[in-house]
Amino acid sequence: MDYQHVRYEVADGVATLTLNRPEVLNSFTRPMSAELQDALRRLADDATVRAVVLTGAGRGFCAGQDLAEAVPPDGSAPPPIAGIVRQTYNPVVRALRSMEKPVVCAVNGVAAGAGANLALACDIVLAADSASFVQAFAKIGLVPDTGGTFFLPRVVGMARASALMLLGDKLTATDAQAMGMIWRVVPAASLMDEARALAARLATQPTRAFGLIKRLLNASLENDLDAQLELEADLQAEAAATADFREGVAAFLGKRAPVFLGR
Ligand code: T3D
Repeated sequence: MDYQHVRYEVADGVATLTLNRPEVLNSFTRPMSAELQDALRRLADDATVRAVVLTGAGRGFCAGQDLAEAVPPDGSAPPPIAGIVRQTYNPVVRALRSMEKPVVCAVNGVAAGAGANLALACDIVLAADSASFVQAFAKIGLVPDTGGTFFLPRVVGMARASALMLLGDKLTATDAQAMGMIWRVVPAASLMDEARALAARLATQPTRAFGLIKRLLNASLENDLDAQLELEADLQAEAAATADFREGVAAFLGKRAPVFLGR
């Protein structure tokens, strides 16, 4: 598939995906989502890619659904929304969570609606100090989607999630960090350098173990303690069977730096 609305770059084991409709703050259309889904599938299958950066072109990260597409300006009937959500947003969230390699989200500007919740589905979120997060849905009479009602209460607690979703106020990146919604705020000018450095570091680490850690964290959102302990035992066996585990132990005992190959 050729990409028009997403930039796809790979270098040194790190893929950078850039949402690329800057004139409308990278708001989502169905074609952009189809490209993003295709790109995420490619990355999941490409063993040479060991970390991913997701960001936006221009001054915004992603302003959620393109509202011109959602409600056709010619007054014609909008397409059935449930199907759009299932085809446009749900597969992207599932692809991010099931991808067995780390995804760093570099939030370069405003993240609104589905754009805010897209960031929540990534593994490590860095944000420019100029970035902001808006649960914009209720402001236009919609409910949050793209996994927001699943992730947000879990990361910031029910009280904050309720206020953010009901009020729809813009949250600065600094406040988002303070409430544990994102990993770190960095100066806007150094966001991409920081994100690429973080991804480059992750790309030299034991990728198989990272994939298993993601599986455990996904399961921890729903499992009880007994089920989680059992899963930890099972996945520890998988991790211990990797070449990277043997290398990690050999390097430790040999008092040298490990060289992990992601196998
Ligand atoms: O319907 C379904 O398919 C269901 C799925 C829903 C998922 C959702 O995401 S619903 C939520 C949709 N998003 C929004 O409601 C956010 C709308 N945008 C805003 O509230 C503001 O633009 C921002 C707070 C994000 C940023 O404000 P600001 O002042 O920095 O920028 P701006 O001037 O409003 O926007 C810049 C341009 O982008 C502007 O175009 P123009 O005037 O320069 O030609 C604006 O119209 C355009 N733009 C921004 N967001 C969207 C958009 N165009 C289409 N859709 C957008 N979501």
